[in-house]
Amino acid sequence: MSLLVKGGTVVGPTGIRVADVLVEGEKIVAVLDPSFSPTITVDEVLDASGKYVIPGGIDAHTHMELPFGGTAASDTFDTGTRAAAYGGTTTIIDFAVQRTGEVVQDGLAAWHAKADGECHIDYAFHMILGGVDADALKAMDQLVTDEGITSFKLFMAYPGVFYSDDGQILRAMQTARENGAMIMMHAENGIAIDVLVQQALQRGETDPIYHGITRPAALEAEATNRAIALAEVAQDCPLYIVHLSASQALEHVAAARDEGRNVFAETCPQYLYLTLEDQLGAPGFEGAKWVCSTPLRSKHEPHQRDLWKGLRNNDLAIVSTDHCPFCMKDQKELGLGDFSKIPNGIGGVEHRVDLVFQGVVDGKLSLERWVETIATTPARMFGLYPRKGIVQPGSDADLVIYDPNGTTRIGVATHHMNMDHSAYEGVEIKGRVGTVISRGEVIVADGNYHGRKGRGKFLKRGLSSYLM
Ligand code: DUC
Ligand code: ZN
Ligand code: ZN
Repeated sequence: MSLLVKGGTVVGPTGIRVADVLVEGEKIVAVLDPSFSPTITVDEVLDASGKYVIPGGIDAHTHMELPFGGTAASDTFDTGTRAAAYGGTTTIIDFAVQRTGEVVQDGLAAWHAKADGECHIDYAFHMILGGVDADALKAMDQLVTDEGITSFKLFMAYPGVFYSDDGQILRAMQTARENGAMIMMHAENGIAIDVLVQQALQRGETDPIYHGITRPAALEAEATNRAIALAEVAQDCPLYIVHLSASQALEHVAAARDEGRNVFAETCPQYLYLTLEDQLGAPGFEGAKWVCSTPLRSKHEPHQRDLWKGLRNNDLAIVSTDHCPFCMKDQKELGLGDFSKIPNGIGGVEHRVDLVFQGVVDGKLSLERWVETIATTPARMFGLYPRKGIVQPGSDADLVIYDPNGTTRIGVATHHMNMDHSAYEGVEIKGRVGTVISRGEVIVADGNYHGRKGRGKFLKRGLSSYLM
């Protein structure tokens, strides 16, 4: 099967040009000046004139079916990857989990069992280490060598659940420095946060907004700084701060990067658009929809301005979603009368490509940085490049034809995620995902779905391209 995506404006990390993209089977075989294409015979031609042609989005941070907060994230690998496809994402990297006391490889096997035969798009795994001990350290080597898992997430938050102490973190970083893996860090001081949470509850402060108030920016900044220091002690182990939300944390990342350190960070759309006051502080229990960690930050502080700036200057390398959806009914409701029992998470895997494009429309980001932050850099950061993340010969034919003149209206009535609400209800984006191609197959066209469950392949990943 051959396909010609014709007349589009191909956007890559280093530039923009009108070109035709020739696909044979699952691969891109040529990116051609349009004057060459008339001589080529293909099975199908897709007209992309007036549209952008970009590499399929890579969401490097999702939690399908994650057991968390007394329930489980409401998207399965089936529903979540289908929704991702609708939104122009053709690869996810989900987090397999080693629970405390569990053998790492058993946790990984459980994640394979959840995802195998269910995914609509390609997928890979990071590994959450919930119990760093001698066996887990050995397992890190085995996962890097044999399983294509080259990044490990540790938590400075959630004592008693996923939490690692500084000694455990240092050991995991030393192991990663040796085997080339990336340490991903949930950087919030969970011990201090737990004190603030108990004090708030004792004062009768039980509404969702107190979730944010008890997780102050200073405790994200402190943990970020501590993680950076520990990584320095571990011979500059590669460190990636996940879901960075606060200006003060970004300052630590920027300072480390200015020193030439192997320090990277991502942010998420919720931190670029939503706020403590307007969403988490919504009347009654409504704010529960936006309980996530790190929390939404105050609109009276310059977090969003600084995050966009960080995306422009590469102190923030990637926009991921931290997609971790919970319905209000029976899930978020677990925290009625006690914000600390609200399952933490926001769903957004379907909207990341559009929400970051809105930054282009608003003049906050260039087209090239749009593509870099949603596709190219995730591929490079997590060992998928050049198979994924770029429109060039030899790469997988994962493509999105994006209409800058279209409109996307986000809401529960039209989204495909398994959620009974939308974190972005009523938001209108100037721009629209048109056609989505995954390994040469059109899986979405004009809002209609042509993919199928089970077609997504597990991707073994290599080491980060940014490794020094
Ligand atoms: N934060 C969330 O909001 N949900 C899942 C895990 C996390 O760290
Ligand atoms: Zn986290
Ligand atoms: Zn997460």
